[in-house]
Amino acid sequence: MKITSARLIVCSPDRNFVTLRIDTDEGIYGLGDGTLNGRELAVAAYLQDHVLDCLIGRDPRNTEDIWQYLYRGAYWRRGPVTMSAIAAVDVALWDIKAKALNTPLYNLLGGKSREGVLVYTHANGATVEQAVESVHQHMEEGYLAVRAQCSVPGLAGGYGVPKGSKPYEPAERGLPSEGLWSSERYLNTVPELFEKIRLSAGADVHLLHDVHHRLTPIEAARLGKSLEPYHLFWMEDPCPAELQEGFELIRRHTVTPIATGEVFNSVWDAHDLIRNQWIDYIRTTVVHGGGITALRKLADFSALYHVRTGFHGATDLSPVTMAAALHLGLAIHNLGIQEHMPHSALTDEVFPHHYTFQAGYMHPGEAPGLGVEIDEALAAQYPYQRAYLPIARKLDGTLTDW
Ligand code: GCO
Ligand code: MG
Repeated sequence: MKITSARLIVCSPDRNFVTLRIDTDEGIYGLGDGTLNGRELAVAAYLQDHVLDCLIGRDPRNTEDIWQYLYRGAYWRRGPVTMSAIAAVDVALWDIKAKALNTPLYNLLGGKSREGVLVYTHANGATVEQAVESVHQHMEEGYLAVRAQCSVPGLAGGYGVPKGSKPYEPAERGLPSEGLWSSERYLNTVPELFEKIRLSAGADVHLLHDVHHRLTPIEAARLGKSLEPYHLFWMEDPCPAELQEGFELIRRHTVTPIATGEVFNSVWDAHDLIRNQWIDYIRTTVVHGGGITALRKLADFSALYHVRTGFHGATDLSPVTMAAALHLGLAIHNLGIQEHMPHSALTDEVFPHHYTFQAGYMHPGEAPGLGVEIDEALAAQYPYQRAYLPIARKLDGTLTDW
């Protein structure tokens, strides 16, 4: 089998997506996702200008060799743009390989380790009360795990808080907006939020919270300690993780489980975190972490250290990545949980797919390959629109982590 063409489809059905379609001489094609929120066209240019022509004529079944060719062969390694581009190719190739064998992708990754993939969704509120209500709504929809976020009093909006009546979506069209942040006020609010949720929702529902890289290690340690009575499933991204040993300090003070890694691109970003058991869940995404080939290895390395997966699954990862994560999640032994932030109806229409949600679990479906298509005619009606993630400043104007 030979690759005969590779082309990009860049579209914006409610938000931007960069999709790669690879075709073969046997009529089988595969899809890959290369979406990097707020920097989409950088990945598209990387693929278009430097990668796609190199794929023509290669055997698409050689996923390992082509991965190494793109990683080692470029000389310049890692980084979100490079690794998202590699992931787009890698996932499209796995899609082709599974379709050629007429089997769902999970069968090539180890088969089923479970019947479904436990997922968590997002509860948001402008106030503590609204967030509590939102948790209950999602429990009624069947979710067994819910992430809760609310505004901090005096700081309008904020991470995870929807603007208006639409579901929360971090990217905004136009230039970046700026919001205010105060770690002190945040630290005084979050324990109250989880006290109220736990009291009203009972002991069984899994509760999660995303700190979104905003605290220092000692502040995160305080938060983790103060949340212990509400036994969270995890506290996510308590602080930026470039300094991996910062997590040792958090760990020393709290038994609240820790998840991190949605911005990682390589196992090397998490090497110390994992081998020292400073984290419990690794969140690296198929799209930003170099595809199925890389993520399978990351998951296996993590398993040696009791670290489980909790793959990022926000709306800026396309349905192609969601399907890839579900196939991988069904197959690996050390799945922890999968994030499920449902896409808009329009996004789902552009990317018809076979994955389903039922009673707290998702399943990738039984279609050969990934089980995701793209409606190119519909996609063409929604051209790319520049969009950015917001910027955050402290109350004195200092730029801080959003
Ligand atoms: C999450 C994430 C997202 C990110 C977004 C950035 O846990 O789902 O933190 O909300 O902010 O994916 O592009
Ligand atoms: Mg997050």
